[in-house]
Amino acid sequence: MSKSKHYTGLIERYRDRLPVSATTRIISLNEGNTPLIQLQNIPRLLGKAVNIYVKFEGLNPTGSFKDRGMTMAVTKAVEAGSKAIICASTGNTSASAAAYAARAGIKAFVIIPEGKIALGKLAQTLMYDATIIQIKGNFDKGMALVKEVADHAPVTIVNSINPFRIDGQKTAAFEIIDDLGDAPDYHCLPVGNAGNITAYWKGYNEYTTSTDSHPAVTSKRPVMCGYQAAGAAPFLAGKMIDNPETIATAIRIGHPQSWDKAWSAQKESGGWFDKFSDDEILAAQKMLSQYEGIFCEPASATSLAGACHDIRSGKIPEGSTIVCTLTGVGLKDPDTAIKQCVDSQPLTIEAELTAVKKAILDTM
Ligand code: AN7
Repeated sequence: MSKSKHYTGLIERYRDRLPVSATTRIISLNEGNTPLIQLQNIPRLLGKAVNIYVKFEGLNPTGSFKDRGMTMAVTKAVEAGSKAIICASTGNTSASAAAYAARAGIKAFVIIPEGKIALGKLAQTLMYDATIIQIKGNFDKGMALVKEVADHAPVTIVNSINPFRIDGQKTAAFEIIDDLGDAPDYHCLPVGNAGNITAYWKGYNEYTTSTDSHPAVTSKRPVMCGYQAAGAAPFLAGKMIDNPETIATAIRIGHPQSWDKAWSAQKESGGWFDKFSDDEILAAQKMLSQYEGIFCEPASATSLAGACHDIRSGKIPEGSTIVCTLTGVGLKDPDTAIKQCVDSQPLTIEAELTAVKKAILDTM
């Protein structure tokens, strides 16, 4: 009798490269295994012969890449006997932490900046029944508080300063190499706390390293390109900044937690950082939706804004294979999407055939 195979999540898939044992209880929502989609129309619009792929991490169970790290962090927290997790968040980490805590049957506390997280993320976190603590301050202030309170209360921090988060997230690089057959030439990412760029760089490096248990999968590593929002760009300033501002609220971060590791990734890979205005980020988000049918949240589009800019300028040469990570799904932030489409609001007409026919013919 044939036994059907079910995808059971990234820990099972990459178990031998992750810090779990045969008896570890895995807390999973079947995260990972996200599609790597080749763009068909945007390279033509750019007029450049490049292969651009997007790694659509918005198709994870809670709609963002955070689930990769959270399955590991919560699995390890539960293994260590923890009954509660805590994070500071610009929204996606809180949604993911809340979901995995629900799955594990433990408590989640999330600290969020009041009024500065996207609607979808708030809705999710409420539904997963986390305890939400809104602060009158930004993410960086919340992160500082989380680090302090963890010394005073029995809670495990599941921000990306938790090394298990990085281990889970590195599996995205494994999937890309497994899908493409090799590493891309360039890998473009939005950068906030810089946990994700750190994780990808770790994953790419592990696939080039041979150990007792693994031969090297490839000898190639990509150039790592980290892109920030202009109003929240500490890597461009060369120092932490205190009042980050951007419409891409996910990356409204001035004190990145993985500062040194992100600089190492940039230097070791021969990569660079750059920054883009909110208008440029939103234009990339709209372009991807309009010309490819792929709807990501604003922060995620920063990777594409950067890639397109560097392809146009020739910094990324023709003939290159480029992967852009789309970190979160567009439905996370319906407000920003609707606001930027003011010029294409729905037509409102009478419910009759002639009116519908006229509406169609007028628009063609
Ligand atoms: C969609 O949820 O920091 O550079 O608290 O949600 O690894 O921080 C979110 C970050 C990019 C930046 N894109 O990743 C949080 C949080 C989206 C994000 C980032 C985030 P890192």
